Amino acid sequence: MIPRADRTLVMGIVNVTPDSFSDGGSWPDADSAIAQGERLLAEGADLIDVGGESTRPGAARPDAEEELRRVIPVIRALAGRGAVVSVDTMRAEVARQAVAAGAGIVNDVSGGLADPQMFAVVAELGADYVLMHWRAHSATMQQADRLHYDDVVADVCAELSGRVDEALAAGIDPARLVLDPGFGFSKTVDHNWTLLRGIDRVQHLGYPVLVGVSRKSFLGARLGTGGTARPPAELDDATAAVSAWCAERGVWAVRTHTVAAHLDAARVMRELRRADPGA
Ligand code: PMM
Repeated sequence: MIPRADRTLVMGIVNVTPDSFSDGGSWPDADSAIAQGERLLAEGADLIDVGGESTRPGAARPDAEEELRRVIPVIRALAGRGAVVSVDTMRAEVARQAVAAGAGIVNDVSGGLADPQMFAVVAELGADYVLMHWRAHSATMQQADRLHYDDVVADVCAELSGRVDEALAAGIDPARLVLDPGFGFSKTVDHNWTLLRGIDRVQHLGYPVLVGVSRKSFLGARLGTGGTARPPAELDDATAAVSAWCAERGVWAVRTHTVAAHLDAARVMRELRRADPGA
């Protein structure tokens, strides 16, 4: 069942890729990726998300064999140490092998759209499933025709609802579903900020919500000075501010490259949301 706590959970990111948006190439092999996972766990991560395919705009896809080669040893090692692991994949076969290696959660940024087998396989495996809002693969997701919304929050909610209906029809247990509005995926800078402001409307769909904004360029676009965007490596404090916003609203989990500050944000918000014994 979906891990739960009395605060927002922190999902630490381990991208075993040469080309991810902000940490590509940092952990290119299994040993360095496992060590990074262990560092995030030592910082207090509740969950570890292991991915072998970069989803940065314009990225080319590895084949399934290469993706498996990247993620399976890392998942096996971290799950073997008792971590709750999610696999960040759009492929049903990778999901299947990742769950066999110890992953409990399938994090599918395509919401089942990239692989027609995904929903059926997740239902069969009985895994938890993160269903993200997605319109197209990275190569084309930021093209103008993918960026049209009449009302970004309403349209993302409607598109997510349509995918939820399909997921449930395929037999996925509703108690195992998490929704994610997909920050940075077929969205402009303004769309991303509007979605964050309206995150409670995504929560009103009735499922736990995961928010993944860590180091994303829409943050840097508003925090730069003199017309230059702030680079991803300098966005961890801004990401922690978003984690506080999410925790205050009772978001299920935040997906982040570092852990300690986000965990503290979640703990502070838990404290502030308590009934006040001093009042
Ligand atoms: N973003 C990225 C990759 N996987 N998964 C979920 N559920 N939500 C996200 O927002 C998300 C994701 C891309 O970011 P990265 O390259 O920094 O990992």
